Amino acid sequence: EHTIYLKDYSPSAYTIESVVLDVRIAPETTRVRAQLTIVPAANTPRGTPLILDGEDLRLEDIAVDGAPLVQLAYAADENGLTLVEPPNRRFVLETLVAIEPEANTRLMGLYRSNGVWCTQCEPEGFRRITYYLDRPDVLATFKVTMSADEELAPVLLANGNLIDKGSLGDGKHYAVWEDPFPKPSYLFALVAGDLASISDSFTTASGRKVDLAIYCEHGKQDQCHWAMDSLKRSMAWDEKRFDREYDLDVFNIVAVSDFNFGAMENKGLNIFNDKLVFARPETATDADYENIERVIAHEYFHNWTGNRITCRDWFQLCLKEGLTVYRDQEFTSDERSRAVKRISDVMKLRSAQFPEDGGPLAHPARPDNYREINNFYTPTVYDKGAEIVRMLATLLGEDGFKKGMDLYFERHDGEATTIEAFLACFAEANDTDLDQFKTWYEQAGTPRIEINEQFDADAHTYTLTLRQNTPPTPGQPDKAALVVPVRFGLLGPNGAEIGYERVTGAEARDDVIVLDKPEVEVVFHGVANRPVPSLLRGFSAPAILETGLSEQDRLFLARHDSDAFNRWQAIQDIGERLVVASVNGESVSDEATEALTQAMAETLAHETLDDAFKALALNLPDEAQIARAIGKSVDPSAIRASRQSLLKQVFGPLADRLEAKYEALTSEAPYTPDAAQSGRRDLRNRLLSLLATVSTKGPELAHRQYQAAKNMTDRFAALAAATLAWTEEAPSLLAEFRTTYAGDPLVFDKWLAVNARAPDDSVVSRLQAILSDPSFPKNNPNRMRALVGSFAMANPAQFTRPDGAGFRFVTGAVLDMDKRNPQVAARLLTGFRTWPMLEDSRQQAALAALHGLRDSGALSRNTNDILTRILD
Ligand code: HT7
Ligand code: ZN
Repeated sequence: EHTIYLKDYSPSAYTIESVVLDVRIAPETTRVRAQLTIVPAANTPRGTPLILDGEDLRLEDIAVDGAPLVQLAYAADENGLTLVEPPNRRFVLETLVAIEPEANTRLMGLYRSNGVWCTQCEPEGFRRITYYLDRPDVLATFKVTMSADEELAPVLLANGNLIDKGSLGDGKHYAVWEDPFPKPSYLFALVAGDLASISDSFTTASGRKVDLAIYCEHGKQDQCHWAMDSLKRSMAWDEKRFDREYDLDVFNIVAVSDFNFGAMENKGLNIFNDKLVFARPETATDADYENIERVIAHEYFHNWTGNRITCRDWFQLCLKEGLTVYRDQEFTSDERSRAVKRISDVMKLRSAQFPEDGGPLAHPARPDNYREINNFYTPTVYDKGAEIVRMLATLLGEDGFKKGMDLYFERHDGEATTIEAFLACFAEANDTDLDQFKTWYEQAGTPRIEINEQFDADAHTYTLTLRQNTPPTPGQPDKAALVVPVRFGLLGPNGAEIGYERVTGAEARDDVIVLDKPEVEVVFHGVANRPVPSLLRGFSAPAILETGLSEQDRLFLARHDSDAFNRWQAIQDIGERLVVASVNGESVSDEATEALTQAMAETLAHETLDDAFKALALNLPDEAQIARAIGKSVDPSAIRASRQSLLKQVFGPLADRLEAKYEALTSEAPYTPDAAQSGRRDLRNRLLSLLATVSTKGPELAHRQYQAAKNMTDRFAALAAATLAWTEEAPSLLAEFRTTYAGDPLVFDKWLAVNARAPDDSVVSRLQAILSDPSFPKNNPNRMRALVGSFAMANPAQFTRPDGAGFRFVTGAVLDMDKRNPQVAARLLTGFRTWPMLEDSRQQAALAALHGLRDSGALSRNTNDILTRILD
């Protein structure tokens, strides 16, 4: 199929200055009249055809400057509309198309969710609404008139400011919205429906009063207040941290229940998956609250990084996404615990991005070709993209980074631009060169960093040698050296940082060594004793670090490192090595497990570490992390067995202490979602989950907590603890939960997801039964992701069963979903991205399922693209 290359980019031969839309919304057929003011580019030769994108549109009328077009002057097919010889001057093209939102199950363009008409246009959905130059470098102002039956759709919303509204008689009404900021079509949005709302306001630093509203289905208004609170805090934070103010008089958010993604940053009219809006203590967990806060912030921050400054083409997607993820990470770090946020983000990077980067779907943060852009909304573009921005901040320092951002906002406001232009701002503002740094955007794969150390007691020198190497990825056999900022500290015998006289060798700026060649050497002079090095502090680069440190050194870091990330990492590394050794059949000494038990006991009892940090530390790395550490011929069942048995060995001796702490953390305080209180619940629920596995009392504690819980965080944690340990009570708790929350689709998702993670051998047939129930809402992306996505991504031992039942369950669901919603189907299929790591019999079973899918008939371009790349 057709591949699009970055190197082929050229500006459009025509631009669109302004758009006037008239959208007549009605059940079954909606009609869209568009008046596009079109201008040929300065160098466009006379007679150059104008090719507009269009999909699933029925053309009913077409005119240029008011005169109907004759048959030979245009051609419409399934990809769009061509004007054979458009005027060689500014002109107005008017089209009338009919569309069918009710039949739109792809959830791209205009569709109907739960009775509400809404749109999703990024990346290429606007072409399903009207004929257009549907590319992000065509920026136009929009004026939108919408009309609908007043009873069906009392609420009519679009981008920008409301400038007129009124009645049309006949039960119909209209509203006119105008967005003064030129924008690409992917930021277009409209919503029409019978919606409730809550409202509030925010006054910007310069005194502009902004009306805020969140729209949702009737009866859910009381669940929108946390989202509103998060929005106001986001607006204040962007002013304080980045000097960015909001720029329209209104900011609206709409919650819808059928949505392909998390949320969408349409100018002045963000549309959200309702799971990222609704929260109340009885039905949402602490994690849900934090997610809502994060995504509300993310979409709001896009107003500057994405909307005011947008992408020239879709290859530049991480220009807005990587940067905006970085910004939302910083927001959460400032609002909550920076260390805990960093650890969670790195866990996510390792569990989602590393497998992508090390497998058949690897691609650079800025890809240079694609067949289907929808398949590039990936952890690499988003999360590695954010890591790259974070490295810039590390290398340039806080002030240098701020100067670069300021220049970027000033220079590119109102433009559609590129990664090169972004980097040039940082280079110029800091009078430095970022040419080599740019490789991070262009090269796929996770670099490995190897460390050697040498202490010379006579010369009082300590030498660190750092080597980097990035393994080949599809299409990129040879890798260049990256600029890797390695933040570090050297710990003396008492655990405090040591000083040194001077450094020679490679560049070391304050506490950062810049590893920018295949190998660099740094010599610290005036060092009296061998220090223990703490390297890649705060995870200063998205790399895999191999330090070669002894267990003794790791225990020392676990006890003393002032860098919370590396303290956590040291404990995880010790656990990882134990589990890996046990999976490999090496004997694990009692001494080794006892040392880890001791480190865990100290962490549990520590006076100053916060609860959320302890919750993250008091665990062994998950099964997927162990699989990555092993790297090849992976047997997920063996990993699970070894890990479960080590959990018992390491935490079993602490059972009494875990239980005592669990009881001590009980609280009667009314629920709040703040960091301190949720950290406390995190730790308590972590202890419960450990107890469910290692203590005979665990199952009963889980049962008791389930019944006594006053909020969803505690109830669901108890259900998950019981289910994941597959206690005797698990099936009855699952049944009870299902009945109790039967009316709430978002809680149903939690039930689906936890079912999908159950470790018992009947899990696949249970899931199959759930999915085959005729009442299962198979069109809803949230339901499908909760059931099928959670199974493929979070139940490695059952997904990769050697009999292939797990694989076939997923390919079957993908095939079925592909007919209705290819974007979601393709995403579910990415669960197969790590199949080459598996041991042979599982590889064969995976391949059989994938070949079955390939041979089963016409697949969408989305699913076919993923399948082809996974199998290549
Ligand atoms: N920029 C948004 C991406 C998005 C999206 C992409 C494809 C299909 C549907 C979609 N909905 C939203 C989300 C964001 O990163 O903020
Ligand atoms: Zn985004």
